[in-house]
Amino acid sequence: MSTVSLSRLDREIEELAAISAHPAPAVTRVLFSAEDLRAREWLTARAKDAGFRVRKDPVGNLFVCWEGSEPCLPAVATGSHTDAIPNAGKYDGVVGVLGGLEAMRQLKEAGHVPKRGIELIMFTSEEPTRFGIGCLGSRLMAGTTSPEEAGALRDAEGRSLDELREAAGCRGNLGAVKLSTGAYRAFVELHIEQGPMLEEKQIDIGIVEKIAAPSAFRLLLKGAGGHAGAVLMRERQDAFMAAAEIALLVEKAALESGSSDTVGTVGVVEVRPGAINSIPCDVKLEVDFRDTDREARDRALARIGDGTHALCRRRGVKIEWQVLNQDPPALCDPGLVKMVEAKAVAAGFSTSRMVSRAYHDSLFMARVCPTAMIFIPCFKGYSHRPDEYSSPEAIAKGVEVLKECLKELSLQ
Ligand code: HGY
Ligand code: MN
Ligand code: MN
Ligand code: MN
Repeated sequence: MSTVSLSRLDREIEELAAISAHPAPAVTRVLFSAEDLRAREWLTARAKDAGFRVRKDPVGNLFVCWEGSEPCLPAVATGSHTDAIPNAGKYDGVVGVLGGLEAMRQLKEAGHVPKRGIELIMFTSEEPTRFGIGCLGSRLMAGTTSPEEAGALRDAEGRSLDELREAAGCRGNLGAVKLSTGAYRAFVELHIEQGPMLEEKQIDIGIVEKIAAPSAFRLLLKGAGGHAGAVLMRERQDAFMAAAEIALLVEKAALESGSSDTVGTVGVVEVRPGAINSIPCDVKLEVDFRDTDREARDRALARIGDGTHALCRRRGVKIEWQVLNQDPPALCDPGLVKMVEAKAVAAGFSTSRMVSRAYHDSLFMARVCPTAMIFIPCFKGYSHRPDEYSSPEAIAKGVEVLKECLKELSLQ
């Protein structure tokens, strides 16, 4: 990879990182926030500077298009996301978007003439921060989420997707987001591993064979509340103590699932009224629960469900269980996996096949076209933290492999 483009890409990662709701080194860019909109404008300008056409769909998925000599052929796509959860880093998703743009620019600058088009997709809302569900853009593209379900979503302030997307200039019927089968020849996503394996084993390129099955649910617990001094312990219906017991049950179910890939996280806890001398009467918990094995995950979820309802009965706490998502895992296309591996070996890079424990838009693109993921190492596997880091050299290797895959696929 030429040093010019390496520094260009590095500079752009820094420029995009500066578009954040929180000061460096943190990056926060929540769906349809001012920062998200500025990032979209910035990316559109970079793509147009490179001579590509840009379009967006009604939910704000952004498409950077390079038309092929045979435009009737389904394009080959790459892409990822630029939205970022609060207090995140500068590489999650961004490496796949800016690395994909860099791969396209390098092909163009080298005089490549694609037969089928090449498209870079910046997916709307890969992160669940705004509406509690991740991959909203790719779910709608894959038809996993219906326009009606998406239209019913509300954020913490009660704002709807329609209200926010229109304010962002994304108009049109959400039904138009859904891709027809065969819309793309292939989809290849470049992403940091968000785990420690590649760095620990000093491997340049991870080739993802399977993407874990994510699930998320929200629990609304209602207790009796009351005076912290006057209500005796045996008379309490304390919503927070029920929540605390549930959180430990989530951990226990993950640890005892029989699968080392089962992970459970209680990432959101809200307690009301939130006064030191008032027994919590309303608690909201949001739980993220995953495994690469769907059956192991769902067995553990059933255990959490049974245990939760039993302890809430015992404690006299009412519970409302809202499933946010419960998705199957995705398998990457074996032919594309072999291609990624062959390109990496041809470039002299070390490789390892692996699973992705994080979910990605690839999880849903795999439902509409052959899909593969290219992983690169990141510092100690850190991600969703300000000290997330991947070196320019590691990124360059990922871009090199992606570029060669896009080149070959665009000539098929
Ligand atoms: O949570 C995830 O796996 C992704 O990074 N949104
Ligand atoms: Mn993420
Ligand atoms: Mn990501
Ligand atoms: Mn992801």
